[in-house]
Amino acid sequence: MQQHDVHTLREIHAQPRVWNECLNLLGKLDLNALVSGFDPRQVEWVFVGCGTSFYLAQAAASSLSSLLGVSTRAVPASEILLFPSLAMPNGPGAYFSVLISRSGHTSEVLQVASFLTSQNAQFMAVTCDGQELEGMTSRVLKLPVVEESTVMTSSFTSMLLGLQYLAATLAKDEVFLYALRTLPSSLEGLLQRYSPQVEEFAANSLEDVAFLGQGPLYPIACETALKVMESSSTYAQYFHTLEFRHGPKSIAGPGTLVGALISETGSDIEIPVLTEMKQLGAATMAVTNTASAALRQCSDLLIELNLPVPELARLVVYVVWGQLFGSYRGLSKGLNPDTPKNLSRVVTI
Ligand code: F1P
Repeated sequence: MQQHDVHTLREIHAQPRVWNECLNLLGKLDLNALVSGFDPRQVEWVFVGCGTSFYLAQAAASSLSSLLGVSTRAVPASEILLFPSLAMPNGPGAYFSVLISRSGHTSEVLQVASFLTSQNAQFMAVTCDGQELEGMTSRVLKLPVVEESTVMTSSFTSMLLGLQYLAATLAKDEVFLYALRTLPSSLEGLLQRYSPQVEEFAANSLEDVAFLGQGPLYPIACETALKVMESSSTYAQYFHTLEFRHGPKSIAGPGTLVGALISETGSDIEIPVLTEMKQLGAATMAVTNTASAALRQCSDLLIELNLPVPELARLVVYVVWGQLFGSYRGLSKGLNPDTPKNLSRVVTI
């Protein structure tokens, strides 16, 4: 299969253009209207999604907590349906919910929308395709992203960018908003530099894969592992970086890939975990903003972002390398990343 025939790879590489289109739209929208009737700092936010949109919910929850100083939680849609009093212990009306779905058609998310409506609980929808979900609330953030592929790539990053933009707007954080606007051109250069290196690295033979991250990078590690599973039928796990020492490191050795998303906040503590896994014989991959000598030494593939923006504004750029790794690995295994085994674009029940 030729690379240029693969929608997923095209969509990953198109992210700089798509982000620009989203940022242009976001700059024109009245985002405060999405929370009209609420003081966004006085309510607890619940972010809801399935699959990639659940990991997006987690990343958005961290972003809102950090930027607005509010209490947030993220839950898979099924948790609200099956265990509502665990997911929303104060009752649905006590929270402001954000339902995230690329398609706007996933059954569990639509069922949550119906449940919240029946409880007179307010919610907003974040979507790309819209479909039924956008008709279920007047609070809709719809991003101009059209994806052909089954797996979510540019829709994940664009919806996360949109939710970070909303959080920074509500927080009146002009520095953060400016930082987000610089990301498309930065990613353009990074893709040119690192895409060929990721392709070469993905051709290595590997049996086990684990991606690690802490804080807001934990959901990015989850999404990275999911991309590898979906696009290349390779089993991949995800852990908080320091948790990897507490048992999972038993899998580390030749034939294992350990990928670390290194934070600026925790780098001194996180890098020794990767060094240890390298010593145990694992292949290693690291994504970081600025690499130390120790990280250079223990990384077989090192992606250095060098983004002069706040740490939290870098999240969407951290996920791109797992998106690429998954697709290139699928291709190197003779698979078509556009048609993942057993998977459909939307889960309807
Ligand atoms: C969510 C999702 C995708 C996954 C698969 C099935 O879809 O779980 O993350 O890759 O294709 O659907 P959505 O609710 O965001 O449309």
